[in-house]
Amino acid sequence: MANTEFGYVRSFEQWDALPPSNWIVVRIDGRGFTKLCKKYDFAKPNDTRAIALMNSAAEQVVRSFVDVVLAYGQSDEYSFIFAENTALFDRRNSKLATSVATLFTAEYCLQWKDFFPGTELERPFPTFDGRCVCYPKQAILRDYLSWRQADCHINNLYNTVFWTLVLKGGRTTTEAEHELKGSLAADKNEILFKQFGINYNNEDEIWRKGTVIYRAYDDHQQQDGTTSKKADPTSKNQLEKEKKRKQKAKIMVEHTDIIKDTFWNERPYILASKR
Ligand code: DGT
Ligand code: MG
Ligand code: MG
Ligand code: MG
Ligand code: MG
Repeated sequence: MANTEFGYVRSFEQWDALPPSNWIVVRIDGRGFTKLCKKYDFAKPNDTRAIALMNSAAEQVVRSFVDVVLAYGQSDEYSFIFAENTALFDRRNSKLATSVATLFTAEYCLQWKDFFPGTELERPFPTFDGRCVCYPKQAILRDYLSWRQADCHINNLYNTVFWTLVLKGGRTTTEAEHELKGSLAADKNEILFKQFGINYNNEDEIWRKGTVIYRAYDDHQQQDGTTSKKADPTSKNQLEKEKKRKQKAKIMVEHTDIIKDTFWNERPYILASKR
């Protein structure tokens, strides 16, 4: 079929492979979730069912794409980090972004009934956009993840104070907004503590830190995937072995700090560089 007189149209397509030796981050984000959260009456500032659904959908994405070394999520977004040397879809930008976003969307819609029993999902259905970003250095990838986790913290502190002022403090939303204008983190912590007796640091980590999903291995020596020094890492046999090892790995779901070095020092295999 390729050689018909119509075949030439193929040459109009653009090859969009991402550069080698880069971690590929696929970030998905819910479309119009401000509206969707209102429609389904998500709890303010944080809905336990909604975040559990996000995390469950993300876990399936991590399971399905064995080259994902770590995923980080908060609010209506998730970042999936693909191994620096992944060869999935020949590293093609559009294939990676659309495959992750559509799988996530399918899982989110399919699992909705498990997390929102009795609430039928209606059109317009939730959808997620996806984009790929390449990070050439471990330090920059770490900064990317720190950026997302810092964003989670800043938004959550603001939302927690804002909704406490409204729901417990009897302010209107306009009054609460006014009261928080220009306030620093310390001011917000003080409002929570002095006016409402809430210590922000005691709020659940799932809201303060977001969610980290990664693979953990039983065979500690072989966490870097090098079964034997002589084995050719690109041989078919070796690639198949490596895939099986990743499929067997335990999937961890945690709400922990990934800005400081501790998490990474304890799990050096996650971002270990491989050719
Ligand atoms: P977009 O991404 O440009 O299509 O627009 P949105 O509306 O999805 O905005 P975005 O992604 O910047 O922000 C996420 C929205 O979702 C934001 O309005 C807060 C809301 N949201 C996320 N999680 C929760 C929750 O647990 N409870 C409530 N009430 N709202 C939430
Ligand atoms: Mg947005
Ligand atoms: Mg969104
Ligand atoms: Mg968002
Ligand atoms: Mg096809």
